[in-house]
Amino acid sequence: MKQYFQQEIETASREEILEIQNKKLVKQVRHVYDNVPYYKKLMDEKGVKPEDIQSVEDIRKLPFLSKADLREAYPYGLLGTDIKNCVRIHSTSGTTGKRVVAFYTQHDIDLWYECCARAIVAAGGNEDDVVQVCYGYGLFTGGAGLDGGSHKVGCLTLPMSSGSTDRQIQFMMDLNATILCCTPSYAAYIGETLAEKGYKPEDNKLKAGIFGAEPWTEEMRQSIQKSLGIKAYDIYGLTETSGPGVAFECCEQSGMHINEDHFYAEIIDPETGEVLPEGSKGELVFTALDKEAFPLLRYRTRDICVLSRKECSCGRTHVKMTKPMGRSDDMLIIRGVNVFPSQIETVLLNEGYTPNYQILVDRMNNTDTLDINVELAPEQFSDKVADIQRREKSLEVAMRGMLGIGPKVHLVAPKSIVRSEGKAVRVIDKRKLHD
Ligand code: DLL
Repeated sequence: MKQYFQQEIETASREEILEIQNKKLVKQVRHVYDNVPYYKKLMDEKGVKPEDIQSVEDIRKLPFLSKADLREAYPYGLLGTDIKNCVRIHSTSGTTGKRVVAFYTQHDIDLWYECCARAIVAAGGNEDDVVQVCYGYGLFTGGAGLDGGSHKVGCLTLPMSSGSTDRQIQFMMDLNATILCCTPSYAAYIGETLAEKGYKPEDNKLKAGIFGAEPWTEEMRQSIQKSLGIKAYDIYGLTETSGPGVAFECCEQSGMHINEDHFYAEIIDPETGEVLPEGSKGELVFTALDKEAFPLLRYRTRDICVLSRKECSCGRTHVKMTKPMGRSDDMLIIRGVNVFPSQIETVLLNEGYTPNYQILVDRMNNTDTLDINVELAPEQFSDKVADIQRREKSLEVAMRGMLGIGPKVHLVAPKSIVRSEGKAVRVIDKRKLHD
């Protein structure tokens, strides 16, 4: 069975990868300087010229780009080519401010789809597979990216888009889908719905799932693997860097290989911007090495993770990133303590609860409050108040151990928390309404 989509590059030696990166970076910096006045200005302000960049060692001399820059330059300010060379746009689902609009030439689309094809093959995909894509199609990159990757591999592609869960299940069962692509929260919902319809995990033909676009924990992976009877692989990416496929998991299921021939990754201290040594936890920064239309250099993702060059048993040599814990701006600061929603998910699943929860943050009498609504599975439901209260208390103790602060836990009835078909909305921070 095919193990790699592009073996030569996916297993290239460190020296070979560095050589490719150095060559591409020198060319890309020149391309951006000559074609993107917005970034040329940033470079001029920093006193950096394209000839100062001779290898990836020099990348630190370049200025960062942030989401604020993308907003300021909206819509065409970071375009690296004549608009007539572009064949596609995609956009973030941002709910506040201006959306990010990313442009693609045909070359950009091809390399993006190749990255997604690498992810599908790493999850065990080949031309015999039936790939059910239930990421949203449209401006969101999830549907188009996995669809394009699936075509490149030669799989039969079911372009379902998100939603209509009954229809998803009918197609999955009737057309023998073998690989499922969607957000992990939607995969959990599909698993739950299958069980409700009386299907057992072995009744479907699925063997793997490629899940991403939102943070999810190891515990969530175990829960999805069990409910669908599959291996669940993580996939990462963002609109600004093309979409899914910037990094993907292999059979080791322990972190995602970054497609280093296309994206140069750095980890920085989010406060100071200082580049941190390998193994440090910090903000992930990407430089697109060969994108033409939207060639972002040193783009700050705000995703917090760790990079590792530890040898991988799959044979791939590209650096691995850990699951992002969530964006630095998803981090909640509650009574001065940093809280990531993923920590709450870990406790819930470890304690045997469902992945259906909602985090409510508010401020009362100048003190932050943290409430967590946790849905009970039907078999956990009880109408004995004392029993529910005892379980709420015990969960509060477990949460305090993980978070360092004590939340108020409310166990709520089965099916009372809205399910997500795309990216789940886990946090409602009402403090923002008071500010
Ligand atoms: O979510 C692209 C994508 C689609 C990735 C399908 C994977 C699968 P955006 O909507 O621009 O693009 O959101 C990007 O989502 O900066 C992360 O904060 C988060 N994210 C994406 N993948 C993961 C993941 C798509 N595997 C933002 N784990 C990123 C955790 C993720 N967070």
